[in-house]
Amino acid sequence: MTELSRIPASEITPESVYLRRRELIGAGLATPLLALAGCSEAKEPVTVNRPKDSPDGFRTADIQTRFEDASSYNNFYEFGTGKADPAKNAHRLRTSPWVVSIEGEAEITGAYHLDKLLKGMAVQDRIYRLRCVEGWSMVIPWQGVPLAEVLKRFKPTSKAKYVAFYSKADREQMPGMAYESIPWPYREGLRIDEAMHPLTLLATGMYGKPMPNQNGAPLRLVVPWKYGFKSIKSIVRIVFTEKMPQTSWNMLQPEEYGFYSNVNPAVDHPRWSQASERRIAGTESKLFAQRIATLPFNGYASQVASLYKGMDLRKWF
Ligand SMILES: Nc1nc2c(c(=O)[nH]1)N[C@H]1C(S)=C(S)[C@@H](COP(=O)(O)O)O[C@H]1N2
Ligand SMILES: [Mo]
Repeated sequence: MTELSRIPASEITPESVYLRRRELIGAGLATPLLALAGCSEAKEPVTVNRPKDSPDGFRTADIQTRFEDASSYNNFYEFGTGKADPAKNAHRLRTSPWVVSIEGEAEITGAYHLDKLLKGMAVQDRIYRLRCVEGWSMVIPWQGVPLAEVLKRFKPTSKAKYVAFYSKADREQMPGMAYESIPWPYREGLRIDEAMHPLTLLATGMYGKPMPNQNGAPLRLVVPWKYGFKSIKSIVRIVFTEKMPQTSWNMLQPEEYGFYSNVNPAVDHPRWSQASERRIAGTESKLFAQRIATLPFNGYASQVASLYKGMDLRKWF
């Protein structure tokens, strides 16, 4: 089963188009699943005159997504695969007490209460674009601490080449886990230099409020130059590893989701283009939001492109 096949088409295409498409599908004429991604009827992407981000990338001046949209249109499969499911179901998640286990190639390891893990760290404000591989994006003001500051406390050894992350997996609190939609626990990974990059944020809140459960309370990653699925929610385990860790989406569909998953308009998903995105921001409707051109590394190339020097990013997608 694929990510795309679980998006109700009614949610992403006008009803009439949707119904007509079903006729076509019935007649065996349907093109590509591509159509379901909302790409086929999409107008040419609008070239927007983009406002300038801060040089460090910590703040974008792009129009922000409304809190109501950012907290009601989510991907958090542990609470269901529909975009509205997490907001409906995530109140079942108990976020306190919260313990994070730090393991693997580091001098210091162990289980830590969240407040101890983050003790003495100043929470920073970041305004990041977040682009889902499905082709929509948001602009969200986050609060959190740089992941690097947390990781350094544990003194990773020279064998720590990667960092693996695991989400909470509790079937009693997470009704979406009744389905094997993706391999549980949800897992993700970064190369150590990606994990240590100043843009990589361990977020504890957004819009100046504690993180809503549906957005990954109490602790989630935000990696703004990668597709949204790398930004793993409700983290309970962080492991320093020597080998490249497994990631849930790659385990499910290796041809479609690679380990790196850098936003790249030049590398299409096998079933749809990645050249543009539907920007959910301001007061525009979610379903008919403006389609804008996608930028390499989601617009963070000047900060992160050097991490991938010499790598063929079509191979390492
Ligand atoms: N544990 C967990 N983390 C997850 C997901 C998930 O299903 N489970 N979905 C990912 C995907 S596909 C995206 S696009 C982002 C969405 O983050 P948001 O809902 O806060 O916008 O979360 C990512 N983190
Ligand atoms: Mo996503």
